[in-house]
Amino acid sequence: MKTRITELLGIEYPIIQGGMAWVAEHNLAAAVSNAGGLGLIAAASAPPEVVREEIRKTKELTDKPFGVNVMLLNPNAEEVAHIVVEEGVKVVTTGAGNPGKFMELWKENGVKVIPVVASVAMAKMMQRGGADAVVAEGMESGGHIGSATTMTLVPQIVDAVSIPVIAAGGIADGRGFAAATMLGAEGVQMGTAFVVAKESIVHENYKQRIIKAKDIDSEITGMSTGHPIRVIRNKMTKEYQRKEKEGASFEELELLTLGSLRKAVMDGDVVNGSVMAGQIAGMIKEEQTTKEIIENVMKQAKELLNR
Ligand code: TUI
Repeated sequence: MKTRITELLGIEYPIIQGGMAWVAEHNLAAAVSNAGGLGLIAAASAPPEVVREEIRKTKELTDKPFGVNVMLLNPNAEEVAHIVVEEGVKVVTTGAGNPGKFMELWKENGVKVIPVVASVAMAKMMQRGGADAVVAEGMESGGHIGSATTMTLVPQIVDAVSIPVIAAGGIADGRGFAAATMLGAEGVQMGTAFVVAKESIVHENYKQRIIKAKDIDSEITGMSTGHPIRVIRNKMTKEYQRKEKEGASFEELELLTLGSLRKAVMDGDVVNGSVMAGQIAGMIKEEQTTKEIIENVMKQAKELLNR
């Protein structure tokens, strides 16, 4: 399937992987790229030199294009922005902010820039700033989210910009892909589906928590702090809600969610840790290879779109 996204990125299928903190490392990124999508390394809050190492390890595992996701709330984002250029990475996606101040650096160096946005205003601003495409991320997504749903956000962004739009949030099979296409998207970004991939290094408990999740197991923490984060309900989210009601400080609340993502992903503490996942977790029922995930999505989508 050819779209402006496959052309822009030189990939076989218009599927990109979410830039998930702690999860999107070299094994997963290389697997997604080798399967014909666009794999991504999440710089998240990692020390910049660790990001450089991750880029180098990915290059050892794949000759295909891959990208780096730069999380803009990271105080080290500027250093990461330069490392991406130094290491010759071809694609950057950005999250949780406005990448405007890095746009010139990246464009001058031939890096394709695809900001993740959660509003029409941000999408238009990114187009004006020279973005090559945008990811329109609905609030069905895991992690840090905006307030519009994928169903409402994608067509409004498609109408507002002329650059290609990649849909994200709630997509994990061919039906989601086909629906995104109907909304005008030229590709999809998937996160939660890849968290449970065989090549994903997340703790087995984390994968099982997603596989066991029901449709209504998703919660948003951080509405009151201005950093809404979608996670799967557990002891941590209950504790969070209790502290929020008691008027706990911003720092105390942030520590509960963000500080404990590592605990869930690496140590497998899915009770006290922060199990970030999208609302589509309820539909994900088994661990598959990235190749199986991508090929199943494309096969089902093609059947639906050719009906
Ligand atoms: O970024 C994400 N998802 C994430 S980032 C993350 S780690 C984190 N660390 C500290 C605080 C918060 C999160 C976990 N999950 N998705 C992309 C995304 N970007 N969703 C929403 C946005 C966004 C929000 C506001 C993009 C731009 C924006 O504009 C704000 C501005 O500066 O105008």
